[in-house]
Amino acid sequence: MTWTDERLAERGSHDLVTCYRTDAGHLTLSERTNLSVERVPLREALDHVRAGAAATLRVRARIDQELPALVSDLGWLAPLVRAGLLEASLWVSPGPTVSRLHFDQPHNVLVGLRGSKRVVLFSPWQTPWLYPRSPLSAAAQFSRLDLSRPLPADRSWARRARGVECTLAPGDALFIPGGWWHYVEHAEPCASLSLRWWPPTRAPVLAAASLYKRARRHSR
Ligand SMILES: O=C(O)CCC(=O)C(=O)O
Repeated sequence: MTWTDERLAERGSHDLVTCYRTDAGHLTLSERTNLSVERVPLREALDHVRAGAAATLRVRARIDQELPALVSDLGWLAPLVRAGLLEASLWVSPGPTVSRLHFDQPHNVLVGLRGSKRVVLFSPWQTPWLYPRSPLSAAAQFSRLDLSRPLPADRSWARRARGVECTLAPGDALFIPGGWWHYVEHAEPCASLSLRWWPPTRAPVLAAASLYKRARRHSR
């Protein structure tokens, strides 16, 4: 699979893809609305990402929903994606970029396509030291820690957290179990593929989370 910018643009140039707004490389986060999202044609988004440090968007495109022409490039995974058993997303980011410390409920295999990323993982047992937000916050999966900066005095408990660190290079695949905290940073432009799936044991969490999100949306 060779997803150069040219091939991506050729196969899905006018498709609208989800992009996260960034501020100095950090995803813009709000307690009330979670991440700040907009949908931009793929070609425009890729041109924007080439602006490097000046870029204010990063692409997180759902391949099955937003770039269907690319599904067949996934080979033996394609039928699983088409059947909705696997969620495939393409991430394209300028450098330098930071993905704040957060966890997701599904399991995830993150595959490096271009550029290298530093990834730090913490198991759910480390949660007490990671300054989690209220479970009722729209940004509940994000920690209140900013690992890209020196720890301020009022976050000193974080020194007790024990994590695992690695570098994800092109061709590497990293398994991030559901519920594990992860922080990602890279100095250079990067592209990666995330493949997520819901283990059956987490289905009740998924149902509760989507009901809660729907209720919140209606109450606004
Ligand atoms: O690659 C990144 O910067 C973020 C990936 C990530 O957080 C995820 O796949 O959940």
